Amino acid sequence: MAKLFLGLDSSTQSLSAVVIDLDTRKVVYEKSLNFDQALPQFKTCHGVLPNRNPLVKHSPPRLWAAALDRLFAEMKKDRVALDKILAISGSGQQHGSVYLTAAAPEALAALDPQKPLADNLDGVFARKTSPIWMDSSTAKECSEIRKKLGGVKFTASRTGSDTFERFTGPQIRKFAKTEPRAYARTAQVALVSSFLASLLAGKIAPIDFGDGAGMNLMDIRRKIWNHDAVKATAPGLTSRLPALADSGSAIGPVSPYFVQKYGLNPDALATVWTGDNPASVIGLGLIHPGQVAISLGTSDTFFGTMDKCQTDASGEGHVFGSPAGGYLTLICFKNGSLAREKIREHYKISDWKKFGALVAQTPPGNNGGILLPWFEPEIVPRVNQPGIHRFDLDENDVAANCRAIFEAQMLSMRLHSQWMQVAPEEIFVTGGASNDRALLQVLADVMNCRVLRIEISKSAALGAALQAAHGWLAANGKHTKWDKLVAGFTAPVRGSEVLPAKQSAKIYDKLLDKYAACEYEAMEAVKAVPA
Ligand code: XUL
Repeated sequence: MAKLFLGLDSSTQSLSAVVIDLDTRKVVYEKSLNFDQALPQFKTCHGVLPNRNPLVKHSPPRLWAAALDRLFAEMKKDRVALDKILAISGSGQQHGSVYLTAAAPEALAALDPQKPLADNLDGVFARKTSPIWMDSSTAKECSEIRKKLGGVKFTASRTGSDTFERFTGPQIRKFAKTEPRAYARTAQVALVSSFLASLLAGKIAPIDFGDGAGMNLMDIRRKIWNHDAVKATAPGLTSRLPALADSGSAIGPVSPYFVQKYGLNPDALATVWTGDNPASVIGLGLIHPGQVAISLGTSDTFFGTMDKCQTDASGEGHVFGSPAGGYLTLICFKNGSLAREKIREHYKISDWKKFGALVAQTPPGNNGGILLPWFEPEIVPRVNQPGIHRFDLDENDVAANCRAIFEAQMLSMRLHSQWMQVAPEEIFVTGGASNDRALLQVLADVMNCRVLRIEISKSAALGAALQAAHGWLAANGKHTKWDKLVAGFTAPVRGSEVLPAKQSAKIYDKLLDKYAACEYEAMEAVKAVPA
């Protein structure tokens, strides 16, 4: 019998499903449901409810339940062998929170297949909407919590990250302060991931160590709720938080709702979900410490894996628990492709091939020329004021400016990932710019390690399906090594390998100090250097 596992990913704009067959090591089914298009009655725009305050970004949790119902209906229509699914896991957009009343456990245990899933949830929500990761309305609460926890360094070393507006703790604090009556009605706070897992399991699901670390509430080293952080966040929060557990671990059999309505295997195991980034890390095959993935998209994101927990004293990077054990980090650089495109447009270069040819006209190290491309306020380093800064670089030298942006971005990644104290052994690249050989060569040289391209469209849902398989095997007494499990699902693109050139790597070792000094000078000029 085929060993099928279902992975779901509830992202900002869509819900996706991936079904894998563990024996043939193949993805046998993929589907995505766009929230705005499939469920227009919820009136979301790109998955988010319109709001007069641009800092406020909420989504309706009922929409996520309705999407789960619809996706199962689609899978049934598409004749997915739901009766053969052995376990289900999933991932959700990180940080978003769902507020449940005391009526939730009973309602979850008695989901009626005669009614739509969302209609089963009347009286279950203490708050109609969920603040999501795009919300940035909690600056005040961030500084209040950070102050109580002893500043940036201590907040990061205890919870894995400095306080951030989108993180769940500051969001809960704002809710408790501004809507005390609704907070009093809240019996349980769930994350997007644990809420959806609760629907599938028919009972309140635990939060895992990956998504739990995105709350500013979990002790990142001991993997338990941090008493001081919970106390600093909101009154009576301890009793409102669910248990913490390993992602992929068993919750119990799936709710009869899905068995009776869609023909899901009654013995299918519902397992603990995680956040979309931790799941993606698994989907990309990042299992061992020292493995790194970089997504070169609108913004550039650096994912790294660590054995031992290191936290970033400057508060720029995040540390989450990895579903494969150990830790992962996420560092987001806002001026990624966005900035690369701005430079290309500025110099009127028609395509990236020509851009790459210009890069090749100048030597690695660019004769010391440095460009800081902060077209948008930057997240890493934290710079609120946009600005383009040049050092020993003539603005009219087109080729040198082309090389300079590639070098600055890659040097910035190296500099701002040093706190991890893990030298990358190999780097997987994904995203729109990952087929740009000139950029990949600079990356390989700056990081002094080989770079390989990976093409996976639904890495989070794939990671979730692998997590379901891992959890099911463990529940059946077969503890399988993660590298054995992911093998075959996440192979790099053939011929995509880029190796570092020894001479260039030496040049970048030296240039890193100059780059750091330039960054400091530019930040000081715009008063972005922390006191
Ligand atoms: C991570 C973050 C986003 C969301 C997107 O900290 O906020 O990547 O997880 O879904």
